[in-house]
Amino acid sequence: VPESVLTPAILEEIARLERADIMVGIPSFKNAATIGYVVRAAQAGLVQYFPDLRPVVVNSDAGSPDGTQRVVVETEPPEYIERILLIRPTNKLSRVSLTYPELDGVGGKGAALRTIFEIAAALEVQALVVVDSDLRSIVPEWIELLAGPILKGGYDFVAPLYARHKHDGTITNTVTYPLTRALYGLRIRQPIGGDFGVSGDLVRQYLHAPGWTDEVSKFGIDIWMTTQAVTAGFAVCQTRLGAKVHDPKDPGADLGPMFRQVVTTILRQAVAGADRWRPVHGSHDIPAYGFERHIDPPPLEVNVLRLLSEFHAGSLTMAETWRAMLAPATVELVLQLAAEAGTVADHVREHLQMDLPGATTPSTAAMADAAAGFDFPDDTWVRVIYDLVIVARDVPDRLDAFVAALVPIYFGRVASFVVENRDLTTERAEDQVERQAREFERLKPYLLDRWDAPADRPMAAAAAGPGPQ
Ligand SMILES: Nc1nc2c(ncn2[C@@H]2O[C@H](COP(=O)(O)OP(=O)(O)OP(=O)(O)O)[C@@H](O)[C@H]2O)c(=O)[nH]1
Ligand SMILES: [Mg+2]
Repeated sequence: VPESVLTPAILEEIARLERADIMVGIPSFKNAATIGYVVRAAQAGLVQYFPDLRPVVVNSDAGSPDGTQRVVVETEPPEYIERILLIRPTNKLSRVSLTYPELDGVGGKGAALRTIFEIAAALEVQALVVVDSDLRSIVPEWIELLAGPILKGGYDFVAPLYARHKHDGTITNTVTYPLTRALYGLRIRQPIGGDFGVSGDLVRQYLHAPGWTDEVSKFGIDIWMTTQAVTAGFAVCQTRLGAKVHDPKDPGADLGPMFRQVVTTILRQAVAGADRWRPVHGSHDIPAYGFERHIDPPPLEVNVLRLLSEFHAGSLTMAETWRAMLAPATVELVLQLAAEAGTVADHVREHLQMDLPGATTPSTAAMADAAAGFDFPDDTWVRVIYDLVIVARDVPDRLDAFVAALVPIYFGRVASFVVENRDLTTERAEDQVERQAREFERLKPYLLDRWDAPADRPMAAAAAGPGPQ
C-alpha cells in the first residue's frame, strides 16, 4: 500500500470542502481540448439529478503543460448550469482542479485516481463517479447512470456498458473481459472502460487493499478496481451509457504500454485471487441499469499490416522468451502463426503496393481484405493467456519481460480479429467476442490442470534447455 502523500494544497482543499455526498473525479493528462466539456457535463449531471446532495467535482491532473487545469478553472461555473437548466440546488457545487502527487515516483492515471480516492474518503462521500477527460459522448445523464445504482440500488461498483466500434477496446475484448468472466464468473463487459461508479465503502477498501503496484499507478488502475471489487465480494452491476466516443487509438501504434500495464495487473491479481476463481464454473450475467440504446459508434482505423509485421518480428527476437513463458505445445502453434503473419504481411504490402514511393497507409478494410485467411484461433489465444497466469505465479520476477513478449502475440490476435470481422457489423462482431469468451470458459480445466500440477518442472526451467524442434 503506497504511503499517502497528499500535498499541502490538496489537504487545504479537503479542509475547505469539509464534506460531500457525491463526487465526480476526472483524471487528466494533456486533455485541454476535451476536458471543458466533460467538466460541464459532470456539473450538469450533479445539479440536475442530485440537487439535494452536496456535490463536488475534482480534477486530478498530472501537471499537464497544455493548460488542462486552466481550462477546468475557467470552464463555466455551476451557476451557468443552474441558469441553463433552471434548477436551484440545495447545496452549491464545488469544483477543484489540482496536481496529484506521484506514488513512489510513479505518475499516471492510477496515481491520479488514488488522489481522487483519498479526497473522496476524506470528504466521506457516499458515491464517487470517475470519468475520463477525453470523452466526447458523455452527457449529464451519465452521472445519474453511474451514481444511481450506488445511491438508490445498494451497489458498490458500477461498470460501464457502451457500444464501442468493433475495432475499439481490443485489450478489453481479447483479455480483460473474457479472462475476468472465466476466472470469477461475472460477465462484466467493460472491466476497463474507464468510467465507473464506486461506493464510499469500496473507496476505503481501495485505499487499504494490498497489491498497489507501479502498473496500478498507471493504466493498470481500471482492471485493478474492477477485480478488487469482485474478489473482495462487493456488489457489482453495469450501466448502459450509449456510445463511448473518445480520442481514438490504433492498437498497434498506441496500446503497447497500456497493454503491459493492464495485463501485468490482471495476472498478478489472478495469482493473488486464486482461491476466488478456482471453484468457479461457467459465468453469469450481472444486473444492468439504465435504458438500452442503439447507437452506432464512429469507426476506428487499425493498421493491420503493422500488427501482422510486429507479430512476425516478435518471433524473430522473442522466441526464447516465448519458450520460457508458454507451454511447449502453445509455443509451436504461436511460432507457426507468426510465420504465417510474416507471409501475409508481405502479401499485403505487395498487393497494396505499399513499398512504392509516396504510398500512403491504405484503409483498414483494404488491408483486412488483403490479409483475408489469416486466422489466429480462439483456443490458441486462450492457452497463451492461461499459460501466462501460470508463469505469473511460478516466475513472478520475470513477469514484466513475459508480458512485454506477449505484446506481439496480442498484435497477431488483434490482426486476426480485424480480418475476421472485416465484413461484420459492430453488432455481429460482438458474437465473435462472445464466442471467444465461451472458449475461455470451456478451456478453464486447462488452466486448473496446470495450476494444480506439481511444480516439479516449472516452465522456465524446462525452457532453459534446448527447445522442441
Ligand atoms: N492524471 C493522469 N491522467 C492520465 C494519465 N494518462 C492518462 N490519463 C487519463 O486517463 C484517462 C484515460 O486515458 P486515455 O489515454 O483516454 O486511455 P484510453 O485508451 O481511452 O483508455 P480506455 O478509455 O480505458 O480505453 C484520461 O482521462 C486521461 O486523461 C496520466 O499520466 N496522468
Ligand atoms: Mg480514452
